[in-house]
Amino acid sequence: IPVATLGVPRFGRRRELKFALESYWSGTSSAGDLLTTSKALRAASWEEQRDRGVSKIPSNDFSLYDHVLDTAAMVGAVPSRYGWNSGEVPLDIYFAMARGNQGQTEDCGHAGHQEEAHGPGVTAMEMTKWFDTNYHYIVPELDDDQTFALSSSKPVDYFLEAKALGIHTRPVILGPITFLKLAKSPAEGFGPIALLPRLLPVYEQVLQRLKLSGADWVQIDEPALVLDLNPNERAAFEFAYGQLSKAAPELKIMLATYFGSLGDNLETAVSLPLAGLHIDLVRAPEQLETVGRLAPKDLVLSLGLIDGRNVWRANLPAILDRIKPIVAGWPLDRVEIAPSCSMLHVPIDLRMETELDADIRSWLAFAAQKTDELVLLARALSQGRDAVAGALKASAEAAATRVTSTRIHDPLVQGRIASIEDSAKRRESAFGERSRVQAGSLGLPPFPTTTIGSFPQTPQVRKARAAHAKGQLSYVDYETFLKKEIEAAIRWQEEIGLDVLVHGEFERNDMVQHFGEQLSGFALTQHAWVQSYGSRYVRPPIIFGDVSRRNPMTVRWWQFAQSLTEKPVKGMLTGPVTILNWSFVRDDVPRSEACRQIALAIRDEVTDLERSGARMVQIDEAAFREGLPLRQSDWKVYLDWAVECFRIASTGVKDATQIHTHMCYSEFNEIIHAIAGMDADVISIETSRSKMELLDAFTSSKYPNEIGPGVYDIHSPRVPEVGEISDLVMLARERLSDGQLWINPDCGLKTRKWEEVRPALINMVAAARALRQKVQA
Ligand code: THG
Ligand code: ZN
Repeated sequence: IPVATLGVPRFGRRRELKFALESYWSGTSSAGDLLTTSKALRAASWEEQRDRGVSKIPSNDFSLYDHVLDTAAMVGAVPSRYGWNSGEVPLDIYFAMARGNQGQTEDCGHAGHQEEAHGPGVTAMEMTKWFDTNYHYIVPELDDDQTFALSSSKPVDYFLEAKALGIHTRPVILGPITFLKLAKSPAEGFGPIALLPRLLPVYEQVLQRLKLSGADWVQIDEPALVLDLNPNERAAFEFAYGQLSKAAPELKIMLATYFGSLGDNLETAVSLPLAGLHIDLVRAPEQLETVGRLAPKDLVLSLGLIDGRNVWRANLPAILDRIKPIVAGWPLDRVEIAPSCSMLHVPIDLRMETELDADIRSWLAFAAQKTDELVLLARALSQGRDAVAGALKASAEAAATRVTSTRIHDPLVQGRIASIEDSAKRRESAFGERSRVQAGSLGLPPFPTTTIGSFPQTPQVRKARAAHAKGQLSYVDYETFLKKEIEAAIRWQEEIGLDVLVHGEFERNDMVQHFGEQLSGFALTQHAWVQSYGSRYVRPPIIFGDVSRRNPMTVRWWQFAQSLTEKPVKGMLTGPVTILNWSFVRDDVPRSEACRQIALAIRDEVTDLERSGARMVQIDEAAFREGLPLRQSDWKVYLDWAVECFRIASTGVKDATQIHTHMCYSEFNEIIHAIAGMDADVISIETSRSKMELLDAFTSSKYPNEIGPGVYDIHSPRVPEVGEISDLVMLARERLSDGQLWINPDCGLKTRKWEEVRPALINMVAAARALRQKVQA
């Protein structure tokens, strides 16, 4: 029984690709060096998979930056501003598409979009989340007169590269419908799907060349098949695969669907003229039965049994029991064993986590361990369970200890969850009353000014944190250093006349990691990186058990900052939904349950901040919208519990305490009722790049609470002038009442330099003052 991995992490266990890319971009090393490093990484990965017993080893899952960008390059979808005409897309144009050509790009650390190049440079293409993962892809830009031409031989090159090593691979390409569906088109009212007939000939050529190079199978990824599709899009699948199956008849197509259930697209999927179909049986185990019933018996079924999205070790005997009925009725020579999706989304190898607690380690599996699990499942099916009895027993035992472990199950937490009363999910009074109380006690001027929370993480800040982490800087010295930074930040904010101050978050790196480190039920890793975008990775904390707060997490830093000034300093927290969405979440309780536990821990912190004297607490929900399910029919359930969790976290305070939240660039229209339901007193959002158009959702829904629409774009190093800021504020005033309006930047400032931040905030305060004078006159 063949074993497939569908795709594996690309960057190397020591992040070799990151360093090779960044060294190339900085001009320190050559393109040749980069290609040598990446070739070695591919070889090592293929050989490792072969040695572990994988039979369907993928090629072309590797990418220097992003596989969607690779596909755009493959079909010659290069926007005209990059000055490319024909031929193989060169490396520097490829990277210009990803990053612009104005040097190093930065990210706000929240939503994952990049700095725009200004001046003579060329801007990067947009970036957005890949389905409901935390991976970000480059959004293809297509025009209504778009033409396509085969412009990259990468799928063929990598196939031949592996072949030269004696490894026969199954190339992976992103399917044409998913590619078009993820693309955006600048032409109004024009759907990229209409370009399918023009796109298909390029795909046909790719398949023909793969066949000529000796490939017998190709994996075509079409995760779009788990989305809501209209009849036109379903017909596009029939048209596309009708054509592609004829393009290279001897090349067998394994169509890979993942990230959920085929649902109402199932009949379309099983009717396509394909040799194989991969289905996600982790997210949607129930579809095994229907696919088994409806699919033609000569179809090869690839069973996505091991979770490609999460870090948990599988219970192998339980999986074997579950698939018994289907494999009994399906010819065994038409079954493949696979992860639910590409393993791009899990860390590389658990063996690198030498510091992890032994119990927790025994419950985990990263890409390497998951590969072994796939091989074990295949052997159990083909040779019988006795052939792998020891391994199956160990797997079941690890699963059994998770069910009972006191490390995971905390009766105190469960008791608290069970007894949350409705009164703990709402403020004492409605917003109108709170706003009166707060206006009286806070004494803020009209159009109050503030920032989102973080100030520049200078090289000194990073160095001090790294030295402290390595034990080279004592805690006392580190603390003294941080206090100096905070004090300087507070003094400076007072000096320029901001109304609501922040401590600057110099003690934090990744905000989710920062809270994960301090909460029970979370484990942190050393090397468990997953790609976020390009050369940037994150190490999501692992939520393994019931969550609770051991001690106050932020109170001391807030207290120190507040002790330096009469002006209000905001307490700064990350919200439960964002912590959840940016972590690996336990799979033994529903996400909503894990989120409620985090919400209670944050609630404790909020009330401790209030008790210590905080008049304002900000609870950021940068990833609130990111958690929206792929299918619209699942949105309500998610939004209901996500809002509930924010409310659990935020409503433990008196009316006089002002709750703030912040969300990064979001399409608010679809979720505006949920945002209103969160009932934060003040929400700051990113609006400058849309020229305040994102506020329309707040206007048309008559959103009642206060809003700080970002008045300048922090993703750019350019310092905004007072007039520009005033113009944007005027646009905001057309949409909101003056009493609602706060004045703040778009997002946190941690990726910026002080040289940019200082003049920008001085201009922002000047714009607010000018406005106050104008309104009072
Ligand atoms: N934290 C976590 N997940 C996230 C974000 C986050 N997912 C979405 C979004 N933000 C992704 N954005 C980024 C921005 C910057 C970086 C990674 C993801 C980044 N990473 C450093 C790198 O790869 O060099 C490593 C940072 C580190 O040392 O931890 O720059 O904010 N959890
Ligand atoms: Zn933001």
